[in-house]
Amino acid sequence: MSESEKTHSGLTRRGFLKVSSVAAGTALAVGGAGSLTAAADGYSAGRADNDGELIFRGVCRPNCFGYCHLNVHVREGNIVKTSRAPYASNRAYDRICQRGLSHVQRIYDPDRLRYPLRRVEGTERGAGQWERISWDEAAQTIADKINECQTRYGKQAFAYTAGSGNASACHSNTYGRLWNLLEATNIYNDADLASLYGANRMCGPLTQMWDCNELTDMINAKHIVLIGSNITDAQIHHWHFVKEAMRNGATLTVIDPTFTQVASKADDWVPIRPGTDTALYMGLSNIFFEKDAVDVAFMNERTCGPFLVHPETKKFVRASDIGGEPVFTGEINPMTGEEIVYDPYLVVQEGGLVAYDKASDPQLDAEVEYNGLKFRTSFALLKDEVDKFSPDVVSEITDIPSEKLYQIAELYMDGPVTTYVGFGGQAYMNGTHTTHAGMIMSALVGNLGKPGASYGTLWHAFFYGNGSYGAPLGANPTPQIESVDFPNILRSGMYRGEAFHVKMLYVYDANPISTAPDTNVWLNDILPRLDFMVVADSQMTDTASYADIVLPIAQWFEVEDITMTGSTLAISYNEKAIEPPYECKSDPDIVRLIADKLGLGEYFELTDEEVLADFFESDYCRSAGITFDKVKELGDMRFCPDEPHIAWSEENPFTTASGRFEFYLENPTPRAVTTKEIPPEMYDRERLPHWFPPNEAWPENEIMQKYPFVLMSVRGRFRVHSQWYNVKMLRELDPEPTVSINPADAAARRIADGDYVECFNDRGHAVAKAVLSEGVRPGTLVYPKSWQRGQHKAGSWSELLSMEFDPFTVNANFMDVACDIRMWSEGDE
Ligand SMILES: Nc1nc2c(c(=O)[nH]1)N[C@H]1C(S)=C(S)[C@@H](COP(=O)(O)OP(=O)(O)OC[C@H]3O[C@@H](n4cnc5c(=O)[nH]c(N)nc54)[C@H](O)[C@@H]3O)O[C@H]1N2
Ligand SMILES: Nc1nc2c(c(=O)[nH]1)N[C@H]1C(S)=C(S)[C@@H](COP(=O)(O)OP(=O)(O)OC[C@H]3O[C@@H](n4cnc5c(=O)[nH]c(N)nc54)[C@H](O)[C@@H]3O)O[C@H]1N2
Ligand code: SF4
Ligand SMILES: [Mo]
Repeated sequence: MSESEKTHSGLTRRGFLKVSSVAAGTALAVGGAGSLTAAADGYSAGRADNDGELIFRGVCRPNCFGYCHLNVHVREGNIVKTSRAPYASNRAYDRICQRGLSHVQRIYDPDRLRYPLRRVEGTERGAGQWERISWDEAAQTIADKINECQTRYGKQAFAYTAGSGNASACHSNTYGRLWNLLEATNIYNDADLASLYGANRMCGPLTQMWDCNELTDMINAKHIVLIGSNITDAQIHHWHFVKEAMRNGATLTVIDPTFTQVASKADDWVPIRPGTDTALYMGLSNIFFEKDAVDVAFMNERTCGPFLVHPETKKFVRASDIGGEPVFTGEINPMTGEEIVYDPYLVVQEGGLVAYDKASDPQLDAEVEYNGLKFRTSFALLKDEVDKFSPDVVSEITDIPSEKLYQIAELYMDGPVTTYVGFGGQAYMNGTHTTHAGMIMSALVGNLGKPGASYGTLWHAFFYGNGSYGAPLGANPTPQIESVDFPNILRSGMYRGEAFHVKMLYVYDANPISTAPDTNVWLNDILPRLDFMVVADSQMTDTASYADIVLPIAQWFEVEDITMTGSTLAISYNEKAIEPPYECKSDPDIVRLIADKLGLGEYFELTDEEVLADFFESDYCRSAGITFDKVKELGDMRFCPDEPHIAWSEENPFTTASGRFEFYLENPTPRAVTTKEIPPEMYDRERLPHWFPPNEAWPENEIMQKYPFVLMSVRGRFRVHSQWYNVKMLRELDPEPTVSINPADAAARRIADGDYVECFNDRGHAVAKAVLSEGVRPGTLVYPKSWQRGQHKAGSWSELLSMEFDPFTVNANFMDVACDIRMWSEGDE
């Protein structure tokens, strides 16, 4: 490809105009392109077509799962506009939203960080006193601090944490390489994990982060159920798939405590009590049993349903349990290196025990006696659990009338049904069980593994590149500790029975002081225990403002990279459109500088291009014909072989030992090791789904006597987490933090629409403007998440959230929060 083709992305001005006018129709109405372009320097409206304008291919990548392709319009070295660009692999993924349209104001934000900054000596962290330093001094100081803390306290004492900022091949692997060489500790961001862990532990290792049918398959659904998902705000780029399916005749049911915007577009909105999705799923399953609607063939052939469970070991009964000899198959498990033996699971057929792969007609709901032991099928054990959740019991827990439960069950018995699941229900202490129960509910009536039949949120990562650059010392020499357990480890100075200190933290792609639970623990417990904190970001975020050194990064369109995640099942090429402004530097260049000062420069001699080329040196890429050159030329390449991707179809089997959906867990394994002891009975709790009350958000919990509201967040329509927080045109539409309250609750507290109110609990408080809304469930409060602290009149939302976690799941429970609300006036503290 010639240099000019490369930079112009092959788009003619006329082609571009056509594309952008379609884009304007699909994005939310946020003002015309004129107001956007006017924001950038060096552009004046009415110039001749294409006069000096270069168009580069950008990939928007804030982790909204969209990874939209954008045309990045450049005039005289300035980005003047962003507009929608096509996906080469599938035009269904062409889209842009109000954030994508407003990049210019984010890039040229007058408050964008310009130079490396150091906290002025003698001033408090967070006091806002900074001095400009050179890159050389910044890198030298950071290297010295790393050396100092590792020499004194051990390698693990230097830690890093990353979040939603930018998952790209060169970016992430270059950081990974340095962390790997330093054997640094990873403070792992514990968001969204109840869903991912809940699904993967039943579906098998090495499955995608969250696998389900591709969005383009939604058109095949007869019914769509959106649960715990605020799709018109949180996945606006997926909304058109729902709309198209509806036009094709699909019904839409929204199950959410709040009457969300998408609920207003649905055929039916089912309000549910927060933290009770598991009970709902168990209740629907109960009705399937009552109606004899179970898809016996699916349960028999694709799930562990007919497998017998040993009453003592709690594992599946295998031939060796009744005296059979395991036979070596001649194969070795590539993951574990163990010999693979043939020791088949046993099922019941005509009252006798038969190897599962020899049984033509196994009994699903069965029990047999053997040597005085009672073997029961995992299906029978599941049924016992489900039996406890009659529609009446479930109605009591979920606050959904029984008749409504029957109506929802009717939808599922009239499939195919796509259950599009957001992250609302899983963000409670009982969250893993929502996914556990939900997938089982879908499976029971065969709503998995077929066109139109799906459960989950599509969230794939490209795991198939060559990762060796990012791990020169081999996989994981570095310890991982969980962010919700971080304060416990810091306080005790112990981890896994050994002394373990963390003294220095490098933060990139993340803003935990704004987005992680319990800000006051961060401010008063975590930060004071750290000798040094470095933050690499483009803005003075909440987290950056508490750093000792702040590094100004190059933003997405100022670097060349390949993005690797999202819901479009493609890897995408992001061209470098402009040079980083001011003294901003790309993260890989920052790493190179620091590595140099650490004497590790020899490990970082590859250029960005070479790092990217190396990424494609994998067997998968070779066999799939995915090359760096092709991705560059096309803009993107699909990495998923089937299209539309149907999760758990016969071609995409479960990766469990049996190749089946193992809804009964033989070996429940905690997601992560933490400082918390796991009581033995918890292992049994995890084998099958159970509903148990959330940590706080349950009316009978003592804390709710003191703090009677459940505080739930939604995704801000104008931000992704805290990103875009300072974009002028978006702030015009959404100027300040708000909290929605039911008018009856407001009246009881004499709160009027527009009043400033304080939400508070023992952990902290946040002040926001009250919005009275009949759409908010009485007893709940709803706020758009992730403003920066300074944007609140006082406090901030994350102050109210708890770091308490379930020791099995180890997830941050963003919705499991009790609080109260009262009037607030200026001058109150
Ligand atoms: N604009 C924007 N988009 C984003 C993001 C962003 O910050 N901004 N973040 C991205 C990320 S990282 C993620 S993980 C996704 C999250 O995507 P979603 O989970 O769809 O986003 P939320 O807005 O948190 O929506 C959660 C919904 O769950 C509801 N809910 C709360 N509790 C319960 C419950 O117990 N049961 C049920 N059924 N519903 C409940 C809430 O009312 C809310 O409507 O969004 C991604 N997209
Ligand atoms: N109340 C409440 N809080 C929540 C949630 C909730 O539901 N409710 N949801 C949680 C969820 S699901 C998630 S995923 C987390 C997300 O939590 P975070 O990942 O902390 O959220 P972001 O605000 O997106 O922070 C990303 C930061 O990276 C920076 N960044 C962007 N690109 C780059 C880059 O190329 N290099 C560097 N160095 N930095 C870059 C951005 O400017 C931004 O400051 O929030 C969680 N917080
Ligand atoms: S913020 Fe998300 S939906 Fe909007 S343009 Fe960027 S990637 Fe697309
Ligand atoms: Mo997330």
